[in-house]
Amino acid sequence: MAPTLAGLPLAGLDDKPTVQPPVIVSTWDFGKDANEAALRVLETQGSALDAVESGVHVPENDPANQSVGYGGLPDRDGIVTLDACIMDHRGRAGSVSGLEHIRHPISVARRVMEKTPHVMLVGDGALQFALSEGFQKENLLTDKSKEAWEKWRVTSKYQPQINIENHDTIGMIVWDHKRQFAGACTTSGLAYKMHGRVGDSPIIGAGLYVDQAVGAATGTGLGEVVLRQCSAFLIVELMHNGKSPQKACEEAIRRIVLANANYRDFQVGFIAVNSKGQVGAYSIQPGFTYALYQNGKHQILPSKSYLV
Ligand code: SD4
Repeated sequence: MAPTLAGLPLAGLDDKPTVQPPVIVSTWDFGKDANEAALRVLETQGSALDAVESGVHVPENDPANQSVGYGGLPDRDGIVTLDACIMDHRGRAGSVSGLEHIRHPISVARRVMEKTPHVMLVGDGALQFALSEGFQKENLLTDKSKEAWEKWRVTSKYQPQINIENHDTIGMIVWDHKRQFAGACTTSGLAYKMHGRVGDSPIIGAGLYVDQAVGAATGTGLGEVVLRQCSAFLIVELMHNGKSPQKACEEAIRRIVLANANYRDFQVGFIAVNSKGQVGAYSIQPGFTYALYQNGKHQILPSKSYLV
């Protein structure tokens, strides 16, 4: 039996994969383009880590995606601040939060993981580190996002909306040809959040978790409720205890529902992959989709949900 990072034996999983690698799974429809980019990296001998980084660059680059990277909606002060984290099969992790002016926070997170003794850098420290690594400073606030913010300022109601249909945070898991896992999660966070607010997406164990012996999980949605439950770690731990990725995602959503009487007012969606290459997805509200590459085929699939 393979040891987990915790050094405990795996319960309930045999080591024989039932799905042939690679498997790539991402949150939301636009994850398909990201998965295609990740697959191209795997096909040219890149690792799972290279694949998740390049994969999530696609929405980070896309100004039409207003919740990730360039073109992300700003905070209530009109400042675009980005959160991202990355984790690999060795259990290494890197993260940035409140990063301004850098288009690819995931790549900065990877440098934090690979080049510093730390896991997480925030705000100005993260920016200084990025600049010292040669990343270019740029204006990430597009005209479209500025206009949306100006419109919001007319009422300035502080209702961080986690819209049910229009989330755009990308979480991605890759299980590569060597059966090695990596995961990435990147976002501009809640639109019109308080300056300095941190969501789940850059927090290892909340927005993303990878344990090579068990599997990986990531998600999208209202960060505050995910942070309080350490949901990504919970899902991996539930898989460690023998649950399928599907049942583990369902249990993590059930716990958020139980802990939040207002669960009908927000969305959370999770995806997970185990060490057999099996995939799960589950959300609170209907409308959550995920992009899957498995058995040589790209698909966009609707997730099952707690509410119907
Ligand atoms: C956050 N989880 O900052 C992110 C938001 C999100 O799709 O997922 N939006 O809370």
